[in-house]
Amino acid sequence: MSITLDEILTQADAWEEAIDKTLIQSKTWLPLLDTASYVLFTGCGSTYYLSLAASSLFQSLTHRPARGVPGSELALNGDTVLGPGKPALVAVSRSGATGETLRAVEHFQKQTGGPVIAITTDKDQPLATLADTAIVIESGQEKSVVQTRSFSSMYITTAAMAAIAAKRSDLTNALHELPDFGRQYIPRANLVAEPIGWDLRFSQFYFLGSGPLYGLASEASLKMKEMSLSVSEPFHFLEFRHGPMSMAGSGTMIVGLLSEQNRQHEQAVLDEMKQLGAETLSLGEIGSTIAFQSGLPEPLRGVLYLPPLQLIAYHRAIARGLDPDHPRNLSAVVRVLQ
Ligand code: F1P
Repeated sequence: MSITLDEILTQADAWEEAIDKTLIQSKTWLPLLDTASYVLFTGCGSTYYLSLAASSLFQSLTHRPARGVPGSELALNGDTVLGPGKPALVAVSRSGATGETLRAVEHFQKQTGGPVIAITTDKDQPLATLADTAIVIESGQEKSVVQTRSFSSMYITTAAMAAIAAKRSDLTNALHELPDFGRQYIPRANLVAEPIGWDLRFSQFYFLGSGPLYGLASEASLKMKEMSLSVSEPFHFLEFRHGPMSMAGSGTMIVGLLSEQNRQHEQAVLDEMKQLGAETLSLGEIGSTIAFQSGLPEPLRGVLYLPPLQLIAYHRAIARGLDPDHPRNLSAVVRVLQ
């Protein structure tokens, strides 16, 4: 079996470690966040998109300001990112060795003296040493270049951090249901994803998501590019009407990551695009093309959008004769900004 496919299908095993470690280590990382007046999340590529999703979720659950920024922006344009007050930084990197992320951490430490929490899969790389404390999800490690199980397990880490920092025991208790649910849900999602991936009528993809789901829509769009070399872009749901909808028509697939809170407004966008001739696919808890039926609280459902979208990208790559284990032009770590 392809290593990428295996890593996608077995990712729920890594979710377990992510949840356990985040809870067990909360005595170390929680005080660092609690003394901060705002929290920055940073990373590059996938882990930048993770930072967008994580910061939205953190702010909405804790009611404390949080922002996700690319490592390169914090490293090179720090004055556009750092504000008044005492920040804490959560730096996310699968490899723990990405140049921009390391430079961002150093810049943050020099400018603010604030605490840094690392989320990574490799304890022996520089990020874990640079940070004040590190949550290391070793079972999130991958042989693939493209991030799938590392992304979902590090994202769950941030969701658990937000739930704990918000003192939401209802959410921290429900977190433990995710790995078992994932183990039965992911093979089910694969059955739906495979025929969509093999449908080569589509030449372009748009991924719509709002709130914390925008970062996840961005990650899904990146998977489509990295694995299947397809034209693909993410948008905030209602933004799609403000120009991008000119692209809706035959050959366009619009994927909606539906939220519970704004479902009515979001479904209306999908319905409108369908009338313009685009194909639509929706994901959500119930009543969507891919329905999780998880019974989990909404703030914990984010990770469930990922496996079917990773799988669609994987199957599309295979259908197009590409090898997702060896994506074009990519390497696992980018070390510019040494
Ligand atoms: C970040 C990243 C990956 C991407 C790529 C290069 O890595 O941008 O998301 O897939 O091949 O690196 P990391 O800092 O999370 O290790």
